[in-house]
Amino acid sequence: MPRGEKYYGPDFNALERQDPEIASVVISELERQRHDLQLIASENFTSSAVLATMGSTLSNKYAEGYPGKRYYGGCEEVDKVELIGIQRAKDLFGAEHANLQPHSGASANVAVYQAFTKPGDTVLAMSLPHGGHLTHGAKVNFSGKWFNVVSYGVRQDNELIDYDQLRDLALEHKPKMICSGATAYPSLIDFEKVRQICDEVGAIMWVDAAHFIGLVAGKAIPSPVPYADVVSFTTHKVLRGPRGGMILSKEKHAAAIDKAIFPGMQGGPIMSAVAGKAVVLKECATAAYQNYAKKVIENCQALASDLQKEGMRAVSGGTQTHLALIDIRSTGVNGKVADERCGKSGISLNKNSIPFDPESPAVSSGIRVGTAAVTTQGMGREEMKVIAGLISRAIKNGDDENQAKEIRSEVHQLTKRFSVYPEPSI
Ligand code: DSN
Repeated sequence: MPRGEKYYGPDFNALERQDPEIASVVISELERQRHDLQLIASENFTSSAVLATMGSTLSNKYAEGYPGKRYYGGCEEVDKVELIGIQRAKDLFGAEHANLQPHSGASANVAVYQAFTKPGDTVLAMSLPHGGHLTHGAKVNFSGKWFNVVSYGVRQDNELIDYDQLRDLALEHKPKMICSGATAYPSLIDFEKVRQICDEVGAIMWVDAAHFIGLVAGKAIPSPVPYADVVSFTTHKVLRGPRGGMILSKEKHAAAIDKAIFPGMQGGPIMSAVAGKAVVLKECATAAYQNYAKKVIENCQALASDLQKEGMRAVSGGTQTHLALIDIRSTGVNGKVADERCGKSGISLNKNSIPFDPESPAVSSGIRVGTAAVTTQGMGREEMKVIAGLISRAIKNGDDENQAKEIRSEVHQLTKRFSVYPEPSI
């Protein structure tokens, strides 16, 4: 770069010149995101402003520690960005403490375990087959290997969290910590009830809000922050920020949380991602974002209802959030095959276990759909109806390649009307 030339961030042309092989993948992925339907409930289209921070030179800076208490020199500028982000997080969520450094949701959860428990301690969390996350005690995960995780689930009759079972298990096992939050639970969680149970047994109340924190930020659903000791989440789902994690807590837990992240389990924070988190927290404080969060839920309710009209069943009767879990057994197709057929038709979604699923998780009887991304594109009620029809046709299509091509072309006609980049609507 010539001396004096202004340089703020990434130059895609330079990548194309230097490494056309990788550049071409970046372009094809952008085209895939633009042209196909993105219904994976944990994905979204972040703004160009957030992307700019992630590709910025902040990525070069080592900043182990926290603002004003770093282990490296030259942190004056990155200190500013982290302090702004922390303040924005506290303001947006009404939180007493915020840590923006977790590299991911799973890293944030490792830190929560480390802050409040010791290996071997008992933790109560949502069972994976009923919608919980790997870090909520799966046997293949550190949480299931190092902790005695007892699982609660949903009731068979209404597929809602069984709070009586949760309380009984809490009274029986006296867990150090109770986790609420899931990856495939379409209903709201009664945080007041969970708080009461935690108080009754003296447990830390941990909410893994990764999936729904964006709806909380947009004031579209109730917040766990006033009730919980600690709230962990990812920043790239409905929240629409950079890939990464964040933790909010009561002030009395601030030192334990900060120590658990650094030096407990991370070294240098990814300062470009921290800057991206600060940017998205500003976006989330706008009326436009609040409107977006409400629309995400309306769209998901419409999509779930339209899929029911196509003969499938929405678990728990529908959704109150950004995601719906669809029992597709009536189609005679399992989740794995449905996922593959939708993929061939240009529809990205994922197979998912439904509560009390007779199939293994690798096969499953359901699909999970989310409306965070299509709502960012500006789609609404009418488009949800079209999408439900396309999903239904793709699943019931058999393996007819021509039909799949036809559906894919209809998907492309739809997405063409709702541009993603240069700028999603924020
Ligand atoms: N993998 C995420 C999801 O898709 O729900 C959870 O971390």
